[in-house]
Amino acid sequence: MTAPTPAAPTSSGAADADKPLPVDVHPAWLPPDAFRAIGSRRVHVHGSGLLVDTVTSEVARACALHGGSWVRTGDGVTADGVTADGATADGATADGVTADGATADGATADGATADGATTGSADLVLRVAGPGRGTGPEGYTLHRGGTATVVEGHDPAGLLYGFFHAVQLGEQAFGAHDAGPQVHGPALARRMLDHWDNVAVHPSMGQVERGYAGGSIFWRAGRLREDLGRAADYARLLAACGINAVSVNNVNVHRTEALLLTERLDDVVTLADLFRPYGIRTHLAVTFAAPVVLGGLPTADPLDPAVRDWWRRTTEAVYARIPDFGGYLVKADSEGQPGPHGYGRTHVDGADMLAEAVAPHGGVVHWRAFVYNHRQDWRDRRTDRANAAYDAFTPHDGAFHDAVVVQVKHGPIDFQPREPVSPLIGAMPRTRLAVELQVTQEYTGQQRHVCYLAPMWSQILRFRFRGDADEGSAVGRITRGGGLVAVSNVGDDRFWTGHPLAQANLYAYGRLAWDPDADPSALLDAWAALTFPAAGPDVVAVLHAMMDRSWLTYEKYTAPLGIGFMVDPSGHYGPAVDGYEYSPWGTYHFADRDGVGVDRTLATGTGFAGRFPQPWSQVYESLDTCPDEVLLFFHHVPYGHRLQNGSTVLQHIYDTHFDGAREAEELAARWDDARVQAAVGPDLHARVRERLAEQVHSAREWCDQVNSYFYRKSGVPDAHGRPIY
Ligand code: GCW
Repeated sequence: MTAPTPAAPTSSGAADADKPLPVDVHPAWLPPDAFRAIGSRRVHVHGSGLLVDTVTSEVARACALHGGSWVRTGDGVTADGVTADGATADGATADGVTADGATADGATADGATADGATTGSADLVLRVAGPGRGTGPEGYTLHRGGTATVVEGHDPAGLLYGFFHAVQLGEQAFGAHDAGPQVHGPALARRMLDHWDNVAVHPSMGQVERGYAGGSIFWRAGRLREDLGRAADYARLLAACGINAVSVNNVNVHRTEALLLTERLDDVVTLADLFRPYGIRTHLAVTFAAPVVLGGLPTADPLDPAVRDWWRRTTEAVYARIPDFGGYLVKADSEGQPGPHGYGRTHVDGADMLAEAVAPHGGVVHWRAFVYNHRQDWRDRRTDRANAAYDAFTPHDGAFHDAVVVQVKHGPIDFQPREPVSPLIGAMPRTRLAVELQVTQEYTGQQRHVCYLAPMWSQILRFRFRGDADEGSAVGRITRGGGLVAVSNVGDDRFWTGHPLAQANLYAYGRLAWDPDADPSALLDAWAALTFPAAGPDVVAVLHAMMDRSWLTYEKYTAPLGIGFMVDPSGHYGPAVDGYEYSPWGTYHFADRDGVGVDRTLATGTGFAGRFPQPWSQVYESLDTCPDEVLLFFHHVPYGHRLQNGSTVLQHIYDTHFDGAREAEELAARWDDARVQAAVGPDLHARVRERLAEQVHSAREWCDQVNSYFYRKSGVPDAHGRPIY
């Protein structure tokens, strides 16, 4: 799949619209068939600007594939690509278009006038209508009525998203009348993906830190890739699910990567040029030490005038080349990365210095709150990593520059399959916050296991800090200030994500960032309909049966009851129950012969439960009300403690692990279905089957190791006498 470089139809039409798809790269949710409904119709695009060019280019490509026709008007330009009458399939040619809004033969195409006032005989009208009609930035209206379906963008970006909405509707975009224009728009202004891609291959982390889908689509062995076709295709996929910001390098900024800000800025310019036509702004992770490592200054102290001046000048140079540059992403004073603490300064000092540099140009600084002591003494039970970000940032609420977005991981520890929501998110009402999710499956099966994460994210986004009655306290509302961010899961793998079903996570993430209240099951439907157009309801039902609850299956056979971190420390894949128990990383389960869990109560523990407002503080504090799924996150209990579900902690561990391992086997059995194979194709089918075999094997390993561990610690046998080792 190679995306066209959208070209203004004034001179060349969209002649480059349709390039053949390399057969070996899977088209993800934009296969040719997804464009059939639009591409087989008469389409009128009206408006001007780069993103309208993109829409035109997409329409031209769709019509070339499926035999429809299109016309573009606006800005004194008319172009057309009528294929039905035997004209060129790739849109208008240079000599078929004149600048005065008429086609060369003196007639307007397809009944449309140059000013776009009439819809003529088009089946689909895509136009920029401007503000009004209840839409906001990037929004659009969609109206199925009369003779045509009309998508009206608030702005060119709105038209682009409206177009992809129509793609997703397929045939449903046509025919049926609706009550009137439906208004659509993003709930969150910034919908971002962070790449942990290294430019140079890192000795232990490789080309992509926590990447499970091959190499980077941007970088290879120390350089920008020569073939950036995948990056261009990626931009298109992202626009089709609503993403509008991408950070192109790892937050752990090593030597080579640091150079992107200065001597290697050309590479960032090239990527920004690929993303821009799809409405995506490019961001860069920078090292706080840049004034020293790049600028040759003796210090990076944020209060030093020479340092501030260096950032101001350096940032000006970036904007001179990339006028729509999104801004900086910074991991400071975290896991060994440099930061303001090294100079006795605060996060506010550090973040504001950068904000002052980007703000005049319209940029932002994403300042990560993933700050904790990673050299903790495991003997010390009072220090709690869960408290760290909260304690470091809440004193600064209201103090940050407006251009600072504090980026908070969704949980207080680190992307575990189950954590409570980070209380920091609810405790910074006067600060712009972004919530960070992890699409790459570092702790959720590394794209070898099926683990559809949208249900988990949805639960997080719907979590209400002040209880059910207070809608405004929902994470999805709070994050409106700064947006949603997630670590991407793609690589140069030909299925993009290693496990083909992990594509659904990327798609659903984008859609949830657009609408945090979206239903994960409906998103799965939308993804499946686009990705597997040949799948009938029976096959879609199999996908639901495999994916809807796959996160819960994964949770069952891994660390129990919210305790987390029983993973192998070397790669975070597979079980190692005590792998982190005596380490400096602050992630312990404290299992002994009598019980397990971390006492994070206010009464007797680390006080973490008390960082939540009511009602949650009380709910988590009390053993009677603490939800089972996070019980061991908040409490250290005896193995015989009865859960709300009636089981003892130990029996629950045994039961869920046996169940989880069995469910993994069931997943594999469901996939082994001729109808599924026919709908998804043998190639993709084989890849998933191979991954499922590994999942079954790994789930069994998890089950047996976790169960045996607790049996050996407690001496209490399984009530059902199943094999434990
Ligand atoms: O989960 C941890 C990962 C690190 C990562 C870090 C972070 C980029 O294991 O690889 O570093 O989080 O979020 O900064």
